[in-house]
Amino acid sequence: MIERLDDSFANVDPQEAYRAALDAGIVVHRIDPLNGETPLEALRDELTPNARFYVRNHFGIPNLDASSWRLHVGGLVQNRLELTLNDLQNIPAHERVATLECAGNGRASLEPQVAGEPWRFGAVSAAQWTGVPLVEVLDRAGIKAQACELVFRGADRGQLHEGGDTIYFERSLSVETARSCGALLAYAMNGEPLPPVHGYPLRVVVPGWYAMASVKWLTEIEAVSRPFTGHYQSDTYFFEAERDGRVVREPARLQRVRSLILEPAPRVQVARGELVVRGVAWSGAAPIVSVEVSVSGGPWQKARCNGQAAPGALTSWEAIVRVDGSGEASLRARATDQTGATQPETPPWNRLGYGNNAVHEVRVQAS
Ligand SMILES: Nc1nc2c(c(=O)[nH]1)N[C@H]1C(S)=C(S)[C@@H](COP(=O)(O)O)O[C@H]1N2
Ligand SMILES: [Mo]
Repeated sequence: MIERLDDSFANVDPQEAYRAALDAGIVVHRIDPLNGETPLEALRDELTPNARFYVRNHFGIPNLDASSWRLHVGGLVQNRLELTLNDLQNIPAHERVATLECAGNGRASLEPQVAGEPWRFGAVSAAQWTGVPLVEVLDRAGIKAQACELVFRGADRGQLHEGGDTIYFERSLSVETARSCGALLAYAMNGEPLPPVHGYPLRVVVPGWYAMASVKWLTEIEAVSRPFTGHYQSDTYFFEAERDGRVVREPARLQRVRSLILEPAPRVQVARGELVVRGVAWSGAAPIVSVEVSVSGGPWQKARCNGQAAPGALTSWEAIVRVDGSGEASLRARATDQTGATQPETPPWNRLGYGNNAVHEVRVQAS
């Protein structure tokens, strides 16, 4: 591990961050560390406003000073790098839209219930990110052939239990994935500097992946010769299943295909007859090819998808359906991506509660 030069920063005041999140309409699950979801109506736009972008933190929010902050690139490299924000901003900038989704999004609807942040459906948001392609920095450093993974280390740290060791939020990617996944070292989000809560001054953005890969407050990239086994790599973020009496683990990687109904909102009164249903869909694996809507268990009807959505963005869709009869009606939406993957009817249960991409249902009252 590279020696830490400056660990002396303070954290953002948790109460202040909490109040700002509340004011913006974030549905807060936990104040410190701050965790909260996007109000679903904020997903109607292709890009989620920064103040309403969901927040997932494991520790306090580092209040980093860009003038003393550095990105260290080391380990199995030809040239160790120590880059300032200015150095990074002097490299030609790239922009791309990417949707971030927490692997635990939808956990709250798993039965039986599982431990972990009780995300409903709003642990997902999309932004346009500006920064330097990760490959550009890897090429400057010259990753040695013996390196198998790159470890991305954030400045945020703390103990898992009282009196335990201090650990950092760290995740790895294989060198191959890091080169091919289109990752950005992002310093801007929707045209503004990253807000402190989203990783100021620099974060990785790994498009299409569940967002634990998109390490915030990035301070180090280390090329290592063995698979990384840090806490957030080995003890969490995998799908656990039992096969032939054996427990098998599959790391969470690409976001599963999913759609959400944004309109009408749950439990609202709607008039019988024609009803406009709107929502968004996304998949980390491939573009969305169709979204279908079903009313009260009836046949699946094709929605109209916005084919213009930027790659990586939320695809908005709209369907005009009929709601006949009065009383409760159920609206369900299901997306399919270009790989043919679609959404299961029932939530795919796993011990840590990841990847719940079950068909989304909204119940309304027709009269
Ligand atoms: N340094 C650091 N990076 C992090 C995390 C963290 O706690 N610390 N949380 C991860 C997880 S689990 C998610 S879902 C996303 C959330 O990003 P956001 O808060 O910008 O929405 O950041 C990821 N990167
Ligand atoms: Mo997450």
